[in-house]
Amino acid sequence: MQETFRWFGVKDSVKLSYIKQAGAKGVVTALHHVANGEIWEVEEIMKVKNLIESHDLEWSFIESIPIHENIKLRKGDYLQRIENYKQSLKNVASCGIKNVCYNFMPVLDWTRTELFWKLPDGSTALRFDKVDMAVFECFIMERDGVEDSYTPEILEKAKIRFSQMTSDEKQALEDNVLKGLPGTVDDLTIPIFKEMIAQYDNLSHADLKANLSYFLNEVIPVCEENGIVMAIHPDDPPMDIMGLPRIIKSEKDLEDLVSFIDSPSNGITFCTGSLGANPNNDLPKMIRKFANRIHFLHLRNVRREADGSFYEDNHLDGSSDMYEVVKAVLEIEKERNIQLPMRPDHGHQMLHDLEPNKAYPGYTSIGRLRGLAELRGLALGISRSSK
Ligand code: DNO
Repeated sequence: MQETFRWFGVKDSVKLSYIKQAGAKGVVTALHHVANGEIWEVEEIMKVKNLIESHDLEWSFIESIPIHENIKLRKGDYLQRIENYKQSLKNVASCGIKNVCYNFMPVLDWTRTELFWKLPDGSTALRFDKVDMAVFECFIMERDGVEDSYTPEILEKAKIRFSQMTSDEKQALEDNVLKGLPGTVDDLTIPIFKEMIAQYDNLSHADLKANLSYFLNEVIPVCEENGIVMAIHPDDPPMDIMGLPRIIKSEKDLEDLVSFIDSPSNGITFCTGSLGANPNNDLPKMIRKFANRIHFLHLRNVRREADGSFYEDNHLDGSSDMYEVVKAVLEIEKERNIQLPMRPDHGHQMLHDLEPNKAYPGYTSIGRLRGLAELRGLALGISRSSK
């Protein structure tokens, strides 16, 4: 695996020099200042690339060139937005960057209800709590039809929890869901959010898959001409939320994805945290099955709970067997004779991360460094003992 670290640009308190010290070889980043749907200009791409290279690091993966909502909905100016996307792809390729991550989650990107959930050892973790999510949907945004999305038991628990929450806690939950997370495209308010999800009212899972297929059939030929691989990020969490369809959650969804257009450029970001939150996903099996389509790895380990909640555990703990995951990864790397870019995803806030230095939740220096170091040791152990 090629070790990489995500970096959110010059405003990130985790600096490129820290990434270098962590021993990573590559950086994963995006032009976060360019609005979604606009063209990434060569000059802007080169500024970031040069900065990364001045630290003797490589820009390994773009995460992400986001997909405009009109493309997901296939409405309005979507054709122009797809042309813009193609131009951005040509521009990044002309700068020598050939790896592009994206996702096709409607309205929201990744979603958590708690960003600083206290663990018994004093560090903090990201958490998705099903009851809190129900509180948000039932009582904060007051979504029509929410009763159909939860069991009566969860709805009852949500009612009780909401009645016990202070107004600060309610506000924090709203902020966590709508604007808390790094890498998400927009900060949303409840009225804007409601308008955005209303656009998906009549769009089924099959419709959204058809729109993804349409998009890929437009852009993958451009990728092929320019030597680019695209790598879709699975939905996080891997379930429908807020009544919105989510379409990249399971092995079957990935089968569909690869069938939309048969090209190595039509690939996958294998995120063991997102896919691992779905108890039906057998991660090592899926790694072997999609071996030739996996271009990028996000390694993290969630601890699943019975009601669908989960939190981000240490990289080698959690509900997925990271030993088996890394073993499968090393196997496919050997077969393909490549090193896949891997980033240790979502570290805890721990040690100096707990001081007010404002690293983004999940993107702390020491928490991720711990993850990277553990994964590095695991990979070394497996490869040395299997010779
Ligand atoms: C969360 C991330 C996501 C991911 C995007 C990819 O930590 O993995 O923000 O980057 O969904 O487009």
